[in-house]
Amino acid sequence: MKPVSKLEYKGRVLDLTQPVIMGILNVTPDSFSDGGKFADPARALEHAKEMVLAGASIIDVGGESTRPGSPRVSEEEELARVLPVVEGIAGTMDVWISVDTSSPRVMQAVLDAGASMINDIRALRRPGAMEVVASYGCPVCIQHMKGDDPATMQQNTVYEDLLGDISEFLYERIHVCLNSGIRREKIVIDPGFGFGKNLEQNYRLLGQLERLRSFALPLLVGLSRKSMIGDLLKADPQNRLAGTIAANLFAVEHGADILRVHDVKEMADALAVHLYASKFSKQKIKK
Ligand code: YH5
Repeated sequence: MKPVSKLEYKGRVLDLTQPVIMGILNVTPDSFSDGGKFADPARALEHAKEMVLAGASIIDVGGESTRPGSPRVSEEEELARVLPVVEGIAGTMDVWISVDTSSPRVMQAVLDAGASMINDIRALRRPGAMEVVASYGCPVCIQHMKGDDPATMQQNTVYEDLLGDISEFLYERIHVCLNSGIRREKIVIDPGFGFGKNLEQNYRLLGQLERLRSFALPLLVGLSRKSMIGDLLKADPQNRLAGTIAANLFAVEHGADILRVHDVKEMADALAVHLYASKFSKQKIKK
């Protein structure tokens, strides 16, 4: 099968022949690692602009906290957080807007407001989500999570075969997508670092990331400031940048196409150096 190396939606093209950066824009009052700094729409827009100038090709807007124990937000609340920010970005910036949501209602509203992609940590498992994405024909990122609830996903991290189980899950979700009328060219996959995986499993997954290249679909990784970095380094979320960059460059070397990060400027600089050196390397990986 021909590898998918670009995404397209409504005449907008995202070239993936080289890895790109997705900047995280949390619009939750209680985010893990940036403390809800961007819950106010005006500040969120400022931050989005900053990330675009720093080299983000995609802005990922999220209004639902996935922190274990954080209160579940209603669809109304999530929409009220996310929609003004999506409208603001769409009206002022030339950038891909992705929205981190599992709610079909939120998906529909943000796509009407100018979003170009849906990023669903639950891989379109909520009733109605698959249908919304299929009817809009937009790109979608489907992510692996063990179980279906971030609140309980760390309670059972037993796998028969880590990479095999993750691949099997993604394979099944891809097929449900295809059978629902979502085109293969619109699907991005993500193994879901930290989603129902312990420290060793997260590093095993990173070490064997290359196995996911056999799907021949764009591969997104979310490693930024995660516990797998903090626990290894014994560092709180504000002190995980060097570890985050190392993990992401390792991922790029093993097939990642989209890097979901908080610190766009630092990641973009590291990536530029990595990619330039790679041009001169004989062991360049074939795409
Ligand atoms: C992801 O991997 N992750 S939200 C805990 C942290 C830091 C960051 C303890 N949405 C992903 O970013 N979407 C999230 O420190 C995602 N892939 C995709 N596609 C969790 C998060 C985080 C959690």
